[in-house]
Amino acid sequence: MREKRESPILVTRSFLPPFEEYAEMLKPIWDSAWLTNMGVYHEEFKERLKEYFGVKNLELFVNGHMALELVIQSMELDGEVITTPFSFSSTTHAIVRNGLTPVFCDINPNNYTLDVDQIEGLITERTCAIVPVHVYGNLCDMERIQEIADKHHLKVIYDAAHTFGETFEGKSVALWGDASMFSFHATKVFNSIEGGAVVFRDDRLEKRLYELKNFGITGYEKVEYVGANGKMNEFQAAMGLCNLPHVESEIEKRKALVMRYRENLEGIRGIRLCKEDPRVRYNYAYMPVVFDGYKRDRDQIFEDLKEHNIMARKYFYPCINSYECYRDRFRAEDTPVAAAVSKQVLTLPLYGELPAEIVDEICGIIKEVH
Ligand code: T4K
Repeated sequence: MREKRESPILVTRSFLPPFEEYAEMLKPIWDSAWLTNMGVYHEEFKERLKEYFGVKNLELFVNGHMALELVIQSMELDGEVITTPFSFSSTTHAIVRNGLTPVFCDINPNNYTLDVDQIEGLITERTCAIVPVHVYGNLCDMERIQEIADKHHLKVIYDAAHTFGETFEGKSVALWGDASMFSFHATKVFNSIEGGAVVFRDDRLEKRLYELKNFGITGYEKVEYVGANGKMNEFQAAMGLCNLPHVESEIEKRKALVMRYRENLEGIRGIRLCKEDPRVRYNYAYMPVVFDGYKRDRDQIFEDLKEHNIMARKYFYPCINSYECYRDRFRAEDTPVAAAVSKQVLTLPLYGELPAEIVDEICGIIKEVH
């Protein structure tokens, strides 16, 4: 019998820079009393991120959700948007809050992103865009999605919330689609406390996004758009600037832990791990494990871990098309793979400072014979 640990192991733990590094960044904020509304750090962070992604166009936001909602708004879309039900609530909410109609496409069972073979069958004359999600940092089939979008004249807006730091064939994932949204939430590989950014292709969106995150104000006495307050403040930007130089080592530490999970869990009947694509440089944002025909089901494993004070999470259960707020309009049965995976998947604890022995312990609990 294992001892129950005193303090819980949570699914993740925010990366924080050395305290002095952040404290030092605060002094100029105090001296200037400029706390938000596109301050000095905001502008510096924006430039540093453009360099990091290797892109020309990037806008910062108070969080990833506002970034997604406002970039969709900036494109003045109308009609239906093809998206995945296997994601965090934010993806679909951003579509619906723009007055658009989500059309759920099922996911593929290999990396849980959109099943590209099903997209064209869902396109109607009302379809205006595709909002795919690189879920867990697993990249969508971006080449196929772009082909389909080009053929049908659709916009592609990636929810790349989980994908900071990832590359495809040596180039940033941010270069794909019309736009990509990155989340810098506290639970992400890279955080600015809360925060987000949009990388976009069309130069004309630069001005529009800036205005939309500032209430739609376009001049001193002029408000042209129904915008929102999506501005990133100086404390967030300072955290982002502090954390950026540490992100590579955070990813390396996570990678080592994911390898350790793999050594423990690979090849076990009924346990499915995502296969890595050699063209992708991953950021190891999450550690999803699918229990499909294993001796205990997902919910039992979840409870067993909880018994030991290990708090895995059921990201992403339930599927968005079975949420209370969407249930009347959609049926989870229409996306059977997503429905099944959402009932089988558990994301295990993962963060740079997680001791490797705890990974072994977690895997030991999973493999225990009852
Ligand atoms: N699209 C996708 C695909 C997303 O996954 C998300 C967000 C978005 C869009 C929207 O981006 P943001 O607007 O959030 O930038 C969390 C996050 O709040 C959310 O950002 C994230 N996805 C989602 C998958 O997970 P919760 O409700 O599960 O978080 P919570 O508070 O339970 O935290 C999880 C664990 O993280 C805790 O057990 C401990 C650790 N933690 C948490 C916080 C808040 C820390 O160590 N420090 C912290 O400050 O939603």
